[in-house]
Amino acid sequence: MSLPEDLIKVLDLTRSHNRWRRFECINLIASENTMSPLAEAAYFTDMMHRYAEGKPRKRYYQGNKYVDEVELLAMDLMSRLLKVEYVELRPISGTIANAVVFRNLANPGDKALIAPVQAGAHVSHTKFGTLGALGIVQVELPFDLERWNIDVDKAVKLIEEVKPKFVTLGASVYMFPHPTKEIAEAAHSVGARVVHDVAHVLGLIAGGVWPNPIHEGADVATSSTHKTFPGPQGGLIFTNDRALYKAISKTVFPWFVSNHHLHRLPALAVTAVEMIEFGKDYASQVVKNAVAFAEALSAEGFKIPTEHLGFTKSHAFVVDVRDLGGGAKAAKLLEDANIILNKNLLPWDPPEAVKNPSGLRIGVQEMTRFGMREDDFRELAKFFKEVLIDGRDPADVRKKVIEFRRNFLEVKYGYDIPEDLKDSLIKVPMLL
Ligand code: DSN
Repeated sequence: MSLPEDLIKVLDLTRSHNRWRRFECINLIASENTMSPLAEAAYFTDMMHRYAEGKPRKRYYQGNKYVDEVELLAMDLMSRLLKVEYVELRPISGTIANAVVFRNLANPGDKALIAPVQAGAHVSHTKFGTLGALGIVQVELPFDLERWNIDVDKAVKLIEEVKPKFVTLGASVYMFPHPTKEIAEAAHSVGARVVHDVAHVLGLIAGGVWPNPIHEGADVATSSTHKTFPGPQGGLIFTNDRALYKAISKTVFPWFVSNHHLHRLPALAVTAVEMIEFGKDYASQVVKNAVAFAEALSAEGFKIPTEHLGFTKSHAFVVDVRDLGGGAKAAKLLEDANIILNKNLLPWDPPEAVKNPSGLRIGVQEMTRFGMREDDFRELAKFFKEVLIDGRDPADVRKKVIEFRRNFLEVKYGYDIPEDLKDSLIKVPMLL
């Protein structure tokens, strides 16, 4: 039977994507990762076709007796891993988690303080995104470019002056922990709450190499579950504040989520177990790799604006490529060489520079998961130089990148599918 043309096209595109990103590219987007084979198997289940509105054991639909138990187990695993009392897994993304929390803490017209977008705040924190859509008024926290962090003294004064409903910390370009303790003290003194968005660093917190903001005074943390935490795409809220948790969990559904994409839950639980087992080794290697890579790029002639601060303490760092034609040009040349990352605003860029900002953002977490270590990142830095400084044809470098990637095709720090389960899996291989 011949397939309709459109179907052939869909399958071709899907297969091309899978081959390219999974086997031929070096993936350096700071917000992405790859699940283990076992988590991928646990993701592709009948649960993706089902509905479960409401909370476990109190659903509005029948058919959820196993889903309920998986959700409760996943919640328990995440709360043990993060050492917090209350975890809410139903937000289907970090942005939805932010929406739930922001709406619980403020009404339209109220004020919130946020890190400036050029200094890495996520768009959902801002007037351009979820915060603005909820009618909450954004006031920007002062940023200290020398320390590449929130300016604590000025922020404390601003909090006292503005008396916001809440202060949002955390960012999408996040090399150094934000000063949660100091900001929480100032916020609490004027009756404001502190929301800390840890989407980028959740895996580092789970691995014990980044401070958990809830233990430092934040009232509530929001996150996604697929950046340094290498789980399925989804959202998460956690807190030790019982009253806030109760309010939040009453409003996730029906305010912002109907069905919460149930097939995420077993995959998330598998990843939580993996992080309990291997998280410390993985997270320490991520940070070592990030520093080694930034150092190597600097040695090859690139400008890393946080060099004077020891480059980074997270999975990510930025490169200033203004002298090389800007972020848009550099990111595209690297993509042509099968090195995938994104252009990024740097703190001095005006918002309108978004189409060709000064920077590139680089995250090492996914390639660390595929087994790359410090020396491998030093090799990778040479490909960057060939493309961006030496001006070599990206197509020539691409051949070397594909060859290089062949050494890093298996996910580490996670579980394979056990032999005795292989026969009982529904066979849905990834299209290649
Ligand atoms: N847009 C994502 C990032 O790349 O940081 C976060 O949602």
